[in-house]
Amino acid sequence: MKIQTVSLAVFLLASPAFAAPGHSGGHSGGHSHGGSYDGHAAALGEPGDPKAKARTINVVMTDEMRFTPETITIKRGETIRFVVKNAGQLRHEMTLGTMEELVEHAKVMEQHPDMEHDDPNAVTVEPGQTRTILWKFTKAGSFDYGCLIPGHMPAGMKGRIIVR
Ligand SMILES: [Cu+2]
Repeated sequence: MKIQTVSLAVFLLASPAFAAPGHSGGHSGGHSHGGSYDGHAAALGEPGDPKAKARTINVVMTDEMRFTPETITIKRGETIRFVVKNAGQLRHEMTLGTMEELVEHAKVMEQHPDMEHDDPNAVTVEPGQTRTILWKFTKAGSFDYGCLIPGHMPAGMKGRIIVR
C-alpha cells in the first residue's frame, strides 16, 4: 500500500500532464498485484468488463456532503455498475480506493481543484447528471470511496465498501 502511494506521487510529479485537467494515461508503476491491471485502485480489483454480468448499485451524492448509501457490501468477484447521481447544485465526484490513496489524491486535488477524473475508478459528476463506474472487485477486504473535491471528504463525503 505504501508503494502504491509513493508511485502515484512520483507519477504525478513526473508527468507533463500533471497540470492538465483529467490526468489520464497509465502510470506503469512497476509494482505488481498479481493481476494484469496495475492502475488506480488496483488494491480493490480492476475495471469491469462491459460484457460481464454486473449488479447495479445506485449512489446519490448531495450538497449535504453525503453519499447514499454510505456502506456497500459486495461479494468478491462481483462486477458492480455504480450509477452515480449528483442530486446537488455543486460538482461532486466518486472515487474508489483505499483511504490512504484517497487522502493522498485529495492533497493533489487541493492544488488543482478543477481536475477532472477519467480514471476507471472515478467519476466527476456535474449537478443533475448521472455517470457510471464499472468495477470488478477481485479482492476481499474493506475499502473506501470519497468525493475528492477540496473540503468535501473532510466534511463527511465518503463511504465504505466491504468485499466478502
Ligand atoms: Cu462532493
